[in-house]
Amino acid sequence: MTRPGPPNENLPTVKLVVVGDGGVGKSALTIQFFQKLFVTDYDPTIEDSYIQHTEVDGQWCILDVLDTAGQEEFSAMREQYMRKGDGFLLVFSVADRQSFDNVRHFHTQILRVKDRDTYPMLVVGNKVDLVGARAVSAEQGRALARALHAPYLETSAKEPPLNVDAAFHELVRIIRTHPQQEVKKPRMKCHTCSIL
Ligand SMILES: Nc1nc2c(ncn2[C@@H]2O[C@H](COP(=O)(O)OP(=O)(O)OP(=O)(O)O)[C@@H](O)[C@H]2O)c(=O)[nH]1
Ligand SMILES: [Mg+2]
Repeated sequence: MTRPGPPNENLPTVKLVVVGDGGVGKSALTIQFFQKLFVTDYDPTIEDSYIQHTEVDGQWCILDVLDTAGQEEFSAMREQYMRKGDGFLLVFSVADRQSFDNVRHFHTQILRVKDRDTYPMLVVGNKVDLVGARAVSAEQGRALARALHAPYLETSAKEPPLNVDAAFHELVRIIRTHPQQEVKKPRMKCHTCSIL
């Protein structure tokens, strides 16, 4: 059976942002998802953007993915791209403990920039093919995700890829089901200007 292509009417655009420490595999995951190939070289990203029509659970959308810089020297750009995202892949490498610990910092910064208590996010433990080099167990990954109220997936961008499409598709699902108008954190009332 041939599958129908994307419909021509205006499709919703879903903006995903891939964040995490340098070298954890953000670009490798993104390129594996869009181009179905594994990049073995490490070429630190400044910022790359990818767009394609994607079908998730029978619904088409325009998927606009921003692959960001993990290297500390580019961290000044973070707030700007965090403002744009509809959802975030919080990526760490299961072979790099520091990258796991830093997931919390990305999570905190996103909630602060968005001024929300919750936001669509998926915690991703990448490089699970490096079995002997594991520094973070699946249970530790799950526990962190639970604490951040986000789902958890383990991936490998290397051939044969594991859970790469699943990670991007799952984040689209999370965005679709996340309430748009959620209640914000209670703020102090300003008595002089009566603004909440
Ligand atoms: N074995 C293995 N290596 C991976 C995997 N994902 C990425 N790599 C390798 O890890 C290195 C860094 O990957 P990148 O995707 O460039 O890392 P990044 O997170 O984009 O790094 P920045 O752009 O600096 O933030 C490269 O040599 C990749 O080939 C994976 O799932 N398994
Ligand atoms: Mg990169």
